[in-house]
Amino acid sequence: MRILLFFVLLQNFAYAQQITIQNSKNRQITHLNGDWNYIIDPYETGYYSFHLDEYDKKSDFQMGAFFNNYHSANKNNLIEYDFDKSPKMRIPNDWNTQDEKLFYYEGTVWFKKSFDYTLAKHKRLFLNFAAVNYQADVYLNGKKLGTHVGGFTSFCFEISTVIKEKDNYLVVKVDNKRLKDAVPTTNTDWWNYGGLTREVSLMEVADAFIEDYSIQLDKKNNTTIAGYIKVNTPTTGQPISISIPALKKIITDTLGPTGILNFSIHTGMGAIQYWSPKNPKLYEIIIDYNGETIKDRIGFRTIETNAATILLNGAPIFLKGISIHEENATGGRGKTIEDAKRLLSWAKELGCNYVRLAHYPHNENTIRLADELGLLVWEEIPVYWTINFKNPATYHNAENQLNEMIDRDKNRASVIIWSMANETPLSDERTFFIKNLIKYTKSKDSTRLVSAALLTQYSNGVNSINDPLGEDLDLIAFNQYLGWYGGNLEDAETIKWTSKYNKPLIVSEFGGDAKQGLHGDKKERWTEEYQAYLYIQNLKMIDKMPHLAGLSPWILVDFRSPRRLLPGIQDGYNRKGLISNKGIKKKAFWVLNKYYLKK
Ligand code: GCB
Repeated sequence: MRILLFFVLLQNFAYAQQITIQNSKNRQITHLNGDWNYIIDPYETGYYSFHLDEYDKKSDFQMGAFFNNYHSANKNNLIEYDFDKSPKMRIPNDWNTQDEKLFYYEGTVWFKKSFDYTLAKHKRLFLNFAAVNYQADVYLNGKKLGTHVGGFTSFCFEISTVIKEKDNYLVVKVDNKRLKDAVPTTNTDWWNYGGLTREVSLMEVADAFIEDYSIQLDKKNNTTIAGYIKVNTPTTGQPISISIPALKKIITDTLGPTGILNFSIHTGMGAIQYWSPKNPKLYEIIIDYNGETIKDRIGFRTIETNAATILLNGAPIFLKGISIHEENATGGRGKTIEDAKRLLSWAKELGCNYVRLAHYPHNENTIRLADELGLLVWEEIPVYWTINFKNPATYHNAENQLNEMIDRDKNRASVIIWSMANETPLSDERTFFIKNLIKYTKSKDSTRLVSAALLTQYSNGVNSINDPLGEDLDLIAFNQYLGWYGGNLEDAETIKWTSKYNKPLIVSEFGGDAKQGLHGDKKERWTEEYQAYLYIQNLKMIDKMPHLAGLSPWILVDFRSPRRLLPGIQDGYNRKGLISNKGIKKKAFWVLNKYYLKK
């Protein structure tokens, strides 16, 4: 144990330089979206100097390497690449659906973007990536800025001293190779979309600037809004203010040497309209510091549990949900606000008040839209199936992704659940690993519920939920596939369920595949009728479960998965969607819709 902790601390150190800048979308931003040159490099030739014959990361700055500035390279040397003549790809985007050669590709692609930028005096500049799958090594003007690991969270590097007025040469090596010790591991059930999958931007800030803030309803007093504002490189005594115009509140203070302002805003009884799916009220928040004004839209609500009930703003709520993968209309990684609207509007049409965003942090667009639409959100990190629970570096990687997810979305009222994992087989190492993640999450954010999608145990005709993680989780969630991976749909009403924990229970997955347009008997697999019948029977069973507090069937839309090989039916898609990948609703959509309308 001690050795594990030692490694964790050591690793933490290696990751510590990066910061998360809160609300990066609403700052002074210059997008670097658009055309980027790219070179596909399965042999990692970009790391070689042509006169080095050994892979050696220390040779990063040797002549001939892709990340060197071509224009300044010694023209007498042999150079066997040319970024300027290489093809271009629109960024943000996954590479798999942009170039046929890259559809199944897993490995390294180098990206290059040239740009000019004039940085005003006394200003600082950050280069921000909203997500790169999976590992990014970033170079600007021949200097390595750093490395980021994890495909679904944002990160940035300060480039104030590296930026030039003209002809900046930005190179990003992106590698999406699946690795046994990574998070996720080699085995998943979704497409491993590689590339600069979310926006890339430059963010200009003042020399001292607002780095982070948390603004929420006080857990213990629902007429008080409380939190902190953290300034990067503060000047002691400088004024800072936070205001909520609709509540006619403003707090003005001066900063101490820590650069952190803790505040409480007291409102009168009945002054705050609490955020909820029925009334997703968001308040404009304005923070002023050192000549900068930051605006955000934040909702105020409480979320807690009482025995087996979930309470939103003190009142019981049943989570009518659906699971969602982040894919767009043509089968690539979703990235635009339109992609987010397409998915969340379908969830609303289905009658949902809740979405499970599986199995990794989705785009910030999606979470912000959920805030606007009044959809409660489950967010998850890709601790999925059989990641290497024994490796301290894997733990650290998972914790880092968790940290970045919470940092980005901690001000979103829609997010009520942080999920630690999905379907992780029982073992001591796994339980230790996930219990540590839970502890970490609670120390970072005590205002939300913590859960994980568990597996169930079956013996003597009874399904039970007795996973030891249940002791530490606020919500017990589990996946089960009656009528698809096992069990008989006819038995649905007689199957017994027990839970060891007097806590709310969520069925985080159930479902079965149907090829949209394929019709037949309700007992014929792959037909829409079979899927509809599976929903009818599963819903009957679920309704009888003790402590039931919600569900998020699998899944809203068919999604690409390399594991799904059945010709003519799956063709590379998991067909458990209630909607086909072409956007056509299947019969089961209406079964669930009817159930939610009645609930
Ligand atoms: C599961 C997984 C999900 C899969 C699904 C399936 O239990 O959590 O990622 O896609 O089953 O379709 O098998």
